[in-house]
Amino acid sequence: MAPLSLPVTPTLRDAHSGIPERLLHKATHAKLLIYDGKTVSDTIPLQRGLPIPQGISKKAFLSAIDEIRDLLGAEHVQLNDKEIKNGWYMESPNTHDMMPLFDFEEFIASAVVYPGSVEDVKLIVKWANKHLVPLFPLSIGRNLGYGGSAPRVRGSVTIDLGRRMNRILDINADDFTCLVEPGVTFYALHEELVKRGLDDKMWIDTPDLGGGSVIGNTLDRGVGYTPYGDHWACHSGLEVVLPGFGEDGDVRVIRTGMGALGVGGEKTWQCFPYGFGPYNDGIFSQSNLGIVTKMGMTLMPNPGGFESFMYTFPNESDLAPLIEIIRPLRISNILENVAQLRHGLQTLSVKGHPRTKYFDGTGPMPEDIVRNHLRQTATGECAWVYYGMSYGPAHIRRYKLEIIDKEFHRIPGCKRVDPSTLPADEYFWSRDRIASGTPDLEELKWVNWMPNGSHIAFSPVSPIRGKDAENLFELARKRHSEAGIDLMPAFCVGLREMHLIVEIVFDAEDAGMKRRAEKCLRDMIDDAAKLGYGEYRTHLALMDQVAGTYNWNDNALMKFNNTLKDALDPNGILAPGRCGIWPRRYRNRGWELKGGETNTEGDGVAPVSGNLKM
Ligand code: EUG
Repeated sequence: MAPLSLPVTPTLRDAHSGIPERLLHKATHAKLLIYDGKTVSDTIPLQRGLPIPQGISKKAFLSAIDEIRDLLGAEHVQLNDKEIKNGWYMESPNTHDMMPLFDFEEFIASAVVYPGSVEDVKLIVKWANKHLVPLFPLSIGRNLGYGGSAPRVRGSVTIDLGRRMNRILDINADDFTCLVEPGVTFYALHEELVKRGLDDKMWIDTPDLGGGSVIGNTLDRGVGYTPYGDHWACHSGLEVVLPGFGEDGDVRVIRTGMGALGVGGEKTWQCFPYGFGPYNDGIFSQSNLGIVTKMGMTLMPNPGGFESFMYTFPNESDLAPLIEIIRPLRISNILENVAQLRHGLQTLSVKGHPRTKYFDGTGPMPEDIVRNHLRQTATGECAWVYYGMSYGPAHIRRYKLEIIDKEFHRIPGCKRVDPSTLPADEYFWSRDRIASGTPDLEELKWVNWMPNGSHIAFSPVSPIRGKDAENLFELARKRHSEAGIDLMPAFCVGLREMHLIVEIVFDAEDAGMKRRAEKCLRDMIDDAAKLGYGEYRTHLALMDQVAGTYNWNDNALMKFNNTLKDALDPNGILAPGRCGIWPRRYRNRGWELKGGETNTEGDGVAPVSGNLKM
């Protein structure tokens, strides 16, 4: 399907969402591999026409669109009424999920608006309250594996915050902090440190792929791989536009933490996250209670040296004893970063070739075939690979690395792979860059495992215990076998917990495989819940199910979230259904997705009653 030459990937010079020049060659290559695996055109005409949200007539909607065009400027409003365009990671759409479990026209926006300022965001929120139009804010829209840029409610108006609000407002080289707008990506922030000559002094913490928004990823509680890997824990200060009308008929903007001070708040806004009184930031993370327009983030001082290491372990059954070894080392900070313990199959798939290169049968790829192919790679034959980094000057690193080496070798057959034997294009060096604050693009390559490669993650959290790792690995193995899907687990070890990330890679054009993938995901969520594991984050289609597992004490937490939702967003206009939180007007109308549906909508929305005044 790939044409001989593809359009050049936009760089950061061309677009806020672009690739750094230094990675352009990788983008060109990655794009070629992805387009090679596409069997259908990127352009899909809309069969069902303009997706009007429920609760508003077409006439009223179009007249509301005219009004927002007048308010923002017609060039900042885009109606989604003709066709959608898919793309790839670096040129991703902002109107729908390009890795859909359902038909493309289910999780889809009716229009996209592009605010240029906080004032514009306020105008949009007022407009939405007046016309009762659901909004879905996004920063960059690269939440791939969890729904991408798609709204949960069909026909929502997407607020693309990033296109025009993408300034790095401050980099404070004395305090090691920064203040950013939604459209700042990890790539852009890193390039700015380089441009200012600060990259040797301070590091950012980046996820596996650097194209996401720093704000978007942090609000979704994403993870990176330096010692600052818990992004939410490292932020300090939010500016938030609230969805509801206050008594005075105005949309409110708040600054949290020290930013709330009437005078001089910016002095300590990025240094001390809490301020005075209740700490509110949490209700704006994985939520639908506000639109974050600014966020402070801490930067990590260069530790004075770093050194990646990689160990392989021969047997799948090594998992439990290895995790037991990892826990005390991680908690005591001998293992210093959010490292990854990956299954061997992912080491194979990240080379970027389709699965058919290795195996053309059906069902999960047999283990001996995986092992045979791994034997021919620099990693060698193994079941698990641990990628970690040690920080600080050489003598400090040596102390820690010797302990790690001794402990890991308690697993029979453990091998340390000497980095000096690894070629420059080996995946190891990508982990090395990421764990030292330089964003990369390598991780994308395993999407090529399937044609029209798409992915959705199952992401349960557990203690760092052998038994828990084994439980989760076993349930994932069982459900993948039933579904006939390859299992590619990676454990990301935090300080006292680990996130297991199982990315299901599927062919977006294979309806049968999509149903099997959905069933596999839903079964894993249920199985995990029965054993006491919950997901840290999930795809739009799975949010109701995951929210339903956090049901302690007669769903007390959801009742509390609903109370907040009704108080702060009485008209229910902001991201209805996000993380399973439905506004009052949508409740008990069948909007929740339980599995097996082909339609993502419920039966209408309630009118705004007298006490839901504007
Ligand atoms: C990854 C990690 C995640 C996540 C999705 C993907 C990496 C895959 C730690 O969180 O949510 C290799």
